[in-house]
Formats: sequence, C-alpha cells, structure tokens
Amino acid sequence: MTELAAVKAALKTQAVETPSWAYGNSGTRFKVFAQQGVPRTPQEKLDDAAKVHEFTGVAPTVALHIPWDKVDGSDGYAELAKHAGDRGVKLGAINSNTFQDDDYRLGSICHPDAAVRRKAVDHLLECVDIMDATESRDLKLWFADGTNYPGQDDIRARQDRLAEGLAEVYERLGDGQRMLLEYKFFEPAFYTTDVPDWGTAYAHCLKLGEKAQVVVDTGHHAPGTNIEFIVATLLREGKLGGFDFNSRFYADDDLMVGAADPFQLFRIMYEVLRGGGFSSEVAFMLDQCHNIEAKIPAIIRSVMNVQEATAKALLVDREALAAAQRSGDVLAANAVLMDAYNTDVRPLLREVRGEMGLDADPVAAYARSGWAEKIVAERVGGQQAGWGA
Ligand code: AOS
Ligand code: ZN
Ligand code: ZN
Repeated sequence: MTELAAVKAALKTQAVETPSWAYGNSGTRFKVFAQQGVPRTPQEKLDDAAKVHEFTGVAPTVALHIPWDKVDGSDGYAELAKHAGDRGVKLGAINSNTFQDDDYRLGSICHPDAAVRRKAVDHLLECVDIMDATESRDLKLWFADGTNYPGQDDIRARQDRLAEGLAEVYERLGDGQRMLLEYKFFEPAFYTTDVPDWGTAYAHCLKLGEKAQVVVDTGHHAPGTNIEFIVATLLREGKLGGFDFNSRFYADDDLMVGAADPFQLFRIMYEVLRGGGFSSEVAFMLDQCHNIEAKIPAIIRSVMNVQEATAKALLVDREALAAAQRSGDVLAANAVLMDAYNTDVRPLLREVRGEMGLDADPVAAYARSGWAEKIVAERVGGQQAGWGA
C-alpha cells in the first residue's frame, strides 16, 4: 500500500461517536434556546444521529445518557438498539447521571451519607443492566462530586467512598464491558473535586483493574495544560479508554471540537497515532452542546474537524521527524510537525468521501437532503438535552 493509500484507509475506518444530548435543546444556566425540529424522544435523537453518519460515513455509534434517554418496558432498550440498527447506527457508551437530584447536593458516590451513596451506586448498576440490553461496551462515569469550602468534608474519606463505590460497579461489569472514568478540574464544585485530574482517575482505574480506563474530556483542563502529554502518558500505560471531544475558550464550554484550538487537536491526534491509539480500544466520542447553532450541521462540522486533525496527524513524516529528533535538530523537527499541520487536507478528505460513496461536502449534502425542513414540520415540542430539565 502506498503511503497515501494507508492514510486514506485509516481515515475511512475512523469512528467518532456522537452524543444523544447534543441533538436536543441545551443552553447555559442563563437560558436554554429552543430550536425548531429538535428530537422529542431518544428514538428521534437516533434518527438525527443516523443522518450525521449517513453524510460523514464515520459516526457509526451514538452515546446515550441515563435518565435523559430512559425508555420503558422490559424490552425497551433492546428495541431502542433495534431502532438504531434499522437506521444504520449502533448504541455506544452509556453515560450515567448522578448530578441532577436534590439528594446529590453534597455529592453522589462520595456523599457522607451511606443511603445517598447507595442510591448513586444503584443508578450506576442500573446503567450496566442497560449496557447488557444495548450491548454497549462502555459505561462513562463523570461525577459532579466535590466540596465548596475548606473543611466541608474529609478529602481522604471521600476518596475511600469513591473507591468503594467504583469497586462495586467494577465487579458488576461483564466480559467485554469497561468503565471509563472522566476527570474535570472544577465545576460544579469549586474547592475540591473528587476526580479532578488524570492522576486521580488513573490511580483509581489502576487499582480497579484493566476494565477501568481513563477518559479525557478535552474541555476539562486548566488553561495551558498540555493535553497531548496526558494522552501520551495514558497510552503508554494502557489506560486511555477514550475521549470526550469538545472545545473550550474559558471553562467547560462544550463548543465544537477543533473550533477553539485546531492545533491542539492535531497535537492530540498525533500522540494518539504515535501511541497506537487508532484502535477500537480508544473511544472517540464528542461531548458537546449546541446552544445557539443548528445542531445536526454543527455535529457534522465537528466530525469533519476530527477528520481534518486526524488526516494532518497521519501526514506527519515520522521518519523525517525521528531523524531530526535523533540529530537534535530542533527547528527541523518542529518544521516536520508544522508542515503536516499546515497542509490543507480538505481536498484529500473530499477524495476519501468520494471513494466511500459519499458527497464530498457533508454539510452541503445534509442541507440539500431536506431533513432539516422535515423535522421542523414534523416535530413539535422538542426535548431539552437534560441540562436544567
Ligand atoms: C461533564 O462536565 C462531563 O463532561 C460529562 O461527560 C458530560 O457532559 C455528561 O456526561 C453529559 O452529561
Ligand atoms: Zn465529558
Ligand atoms: Zn464537561
């Protein structure tokens, strides 16, 4: 295979998971702007996600969020999985929610009261039951747990409670199932957060075992953090379970991936490539909210941004880079990376799409498809993504 053919082959097999909540209405704590035509049910979210896959060819799975995507009936989730399958997509990670209940004011699985911890762990166990029905591999855990004031709770005891709760859920995981532990440096807690950084997540995952992996949400770091270093380190340790991709300018902005800092996304993708992370072992998920922009085109745009960063990472001349590094040629080494980053990969991606039987321009093809007009006409009273619901 020529080098270019290998780059194209890698781009064709890429898989980006889109989040069900990105299709629904969302906003800030100031205002949720309702858009016309947004999904009213989990099934309609899947219908929209199927459109993203139809036009990009590389978004074959959809992450669910429980309870936002809760369905009734003993076969409810199996039916939901079938609904997805009928539209050419599959259900992906199950995201838990231990942050939207009055009981969780002081935390969930780190809460000082054992009864609240029980409730939180039971919810996580229910999520694993759902994974059995949907045949999902990953349980994605993000905890809003933390404290606002020094002395409010015992930092060490909260870590013990976290370890205990995670261990119970870990034991429940079946063969081929994993738990992905997400960290976030602050918010909603402002003094301590119980899983604030990759080191804490890594320490817990290491103790739990190989089914526990760290997930890197690109918006969950302090400004200036070198995320690609974290990615390289986690890959070296065999502990990178996946990404929640999005962009941040200030805090956890959940903007379109690649919008704020495409160069950072390229550097991350290069480390993924360098660490052998373009395998199914690393889940490439989006975690975004589209508050003011049209949702489906924004998600298509995000998938394309990931593709562009990936293509540039694949174009790095790794032999030339290694040679420059070995000879200590700082400028030449940097130039190799910058050459790849500065390549306009859009013609290459248009070609790849053509070879996949897709329109070269997914955003335009979606606009022409009439889907946006159809959902506006047919769907009345779209569902809020969950924030503030
Ligand atoms: C929260 O800040 C995290 O990014 C979560 O991954 C995510 O937004 C959530 O699971 C959706 O509720
Ligand atoms: Zn996230
Ligand atoms: Zn987040």
